[in-house]
Amino acid sequence: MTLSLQDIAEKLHTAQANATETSQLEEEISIDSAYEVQRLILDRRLAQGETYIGPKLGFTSKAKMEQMGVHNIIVGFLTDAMDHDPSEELSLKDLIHPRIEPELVFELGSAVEPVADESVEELAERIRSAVRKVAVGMEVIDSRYKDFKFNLADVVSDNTSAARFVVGQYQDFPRELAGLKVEFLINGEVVDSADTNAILGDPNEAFLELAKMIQKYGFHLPAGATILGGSMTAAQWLEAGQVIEARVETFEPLTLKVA
Ligand code: 0L1
Repeated sequence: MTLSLQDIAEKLHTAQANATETSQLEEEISIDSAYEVQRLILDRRLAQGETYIGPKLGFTSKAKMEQMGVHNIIVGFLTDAMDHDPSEELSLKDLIHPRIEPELVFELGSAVEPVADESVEELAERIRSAVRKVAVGMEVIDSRYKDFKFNLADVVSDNTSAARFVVGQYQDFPRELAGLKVEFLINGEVVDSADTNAILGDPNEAFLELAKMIQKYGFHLPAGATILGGSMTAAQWLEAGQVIEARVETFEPLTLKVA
């Protein structure tokens, strides 16, 4: 059976809404078509009352690329329904097989719209200049595909596995972000460590990669947008009762309890 892009969007949206895994796509679709599927899912979620709050980068770290066997940066969308208050326990009830990973989160002051004939470097600099705050965050990813297995087009279509995110205490930006020590803990045990250069060799490169994807696929950056910079370590499975902690040097640690 060959599904249309609209059918694929419906299949993935239904899997997410019902917290039920679905089969990988039989259709071989291009990456451009996969971003079109993602946009159809966003339209669906906006129509049910969610608000778009910004883009998220994925596969910005070698650890993540190796973990998932994928070799390109990807971008997905965030909505207010994914924004979880870290002072509240995270319920796994509406999730399929969630994993969690530590990230840097940026908050924009003013909106950034691409301008005709602007170079990608100029757009990246405007994004960087519009960022007002940065925080430690954690992203909960929850592939809608069976066994969390996908190829690049599958994961882009599935909104890059985006499910929930939590944001710690914001600090003023600009500030030094390169080369900071990162520790990821579960129940007080360090399960992975890295440094912030795990993001593209220098986290400031995230603005350039985002600018490229905006010029190609048109992601929006409204005033106040939240931008997730991509994981700095491999992702860890979430289980009921865990206490997850992300520590990044010079930032307040961020803790999340799982119900
Ligand atoms: O931060 C990331 O690299 C997110 C990747 C999301 C895709 C996935 O691993 O399911």
